[in-house]
Amino acid sequence: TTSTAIDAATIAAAVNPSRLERDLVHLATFGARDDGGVARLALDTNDTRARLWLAEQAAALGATASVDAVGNVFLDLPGSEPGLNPVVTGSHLDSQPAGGKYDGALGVLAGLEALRALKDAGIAPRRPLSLVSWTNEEGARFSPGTSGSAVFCGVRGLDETRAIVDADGLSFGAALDDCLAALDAAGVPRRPLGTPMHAFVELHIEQGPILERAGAPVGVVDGIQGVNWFEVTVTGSTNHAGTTPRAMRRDAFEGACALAASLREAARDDEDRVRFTIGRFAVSPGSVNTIPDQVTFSIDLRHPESTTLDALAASFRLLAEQTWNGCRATLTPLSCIDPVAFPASLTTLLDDTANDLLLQAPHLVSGAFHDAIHLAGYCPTAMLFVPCRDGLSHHPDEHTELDDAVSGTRLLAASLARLGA
Ligand code: HGY
Ligand code: MN
Ligand code: MN
Ligand code: MN
Repeated sequence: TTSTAIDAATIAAAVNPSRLERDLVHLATFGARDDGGVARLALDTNDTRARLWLAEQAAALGATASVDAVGNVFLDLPGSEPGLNPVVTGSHLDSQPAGGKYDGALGVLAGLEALRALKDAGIAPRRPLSLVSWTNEEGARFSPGTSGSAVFCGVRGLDETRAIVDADGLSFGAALDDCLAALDAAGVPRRPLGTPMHAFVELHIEQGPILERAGAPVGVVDGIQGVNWFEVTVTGSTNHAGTTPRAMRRDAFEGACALAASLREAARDDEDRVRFTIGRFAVSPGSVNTIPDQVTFSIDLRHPESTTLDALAASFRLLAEQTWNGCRATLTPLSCIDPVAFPASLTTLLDDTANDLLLQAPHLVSGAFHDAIHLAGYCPTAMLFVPCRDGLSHHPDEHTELDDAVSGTRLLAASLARLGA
């Protein structure tokens, strides 16, 4: 075998499955739900505790922890040659409200274990190595998601991000300042936004069924499909539920249901490549015996091609301009992120390293978005996936076999070493 293959095997052997498992179990205690899932919403106390825990791991690694103005936590290891840009890996620690233990968390912990394995194997690449945990990837509490990576990459502004409010009216900025205060109190120093990167590689669970059906322990990701989020508001007028005859009603719920059905119909495609989801649907004033005058609902629209996304957004706008059961509607874009493709130079490196580790690694496009969708425009970026049971994610039963998590970590560690060489 070639010298690089031996390095890969040496590094793979240094990955410690029980250390990774221990971290997965421990991290899942931050925001643990009774049903086995996690609720670690962006910048809540559980997310902050998880970040503090991550920063505490720096010392044993011989790394330095730091945090930037949007709360991204970094662990930085110096390289053997000064002045080179770092190779970075990482993902996110925040979860869905009824989330799983692996979405985001596994990418951060696999990155941590990969850096430990390189240290244990005595591999000190020329380039610095960094681990990052991006703030608010999910967007479940503060919408849209991928805030930390978007602000870091200059795709969105810090001020507009700080102004986002959650369902309780608490601003991202207020929650962020509490989180930063906790990190400051723990002695975690600040770092500037937008520091240079040589390359970024993110490990993530697939969150779909492809790898499991292929019986593959890992996958090399060619790109991420585009994602558009909208908020729709349908406005009618309240009146008495018992006395108001049909002809006088402007029932916002009835109008919203008719509009939602038409939007879904517009998004229907026989190839099953358009993904259309209404995840949030709020009726007000929310009284049993009052005809609702306002409904707001979310749309999550995904497709691998931006031309299709643009065409669908145009047809949605036309539908929203119509009157629905006497009600008016507005369609507000919340975020529009174009699909990205990862460079062949990196996907080939992952392929070669997977071959050296005798890992079957099919290629696939990510149905889920990730922080890598912004990093792809910032520096050479790649992703690798591990399978999740039944393709389940954003669900408390989300699960990845430890063996697959370890295979992914081995591929990540060896790839980081090559990128840093
Ligand atoms: O929604 C997504 O695609 C990501 O899992 N947050
Ligand atoms: Mn994720
Ligand atoms: Mn997610
Ligand atoms: Mn009454």
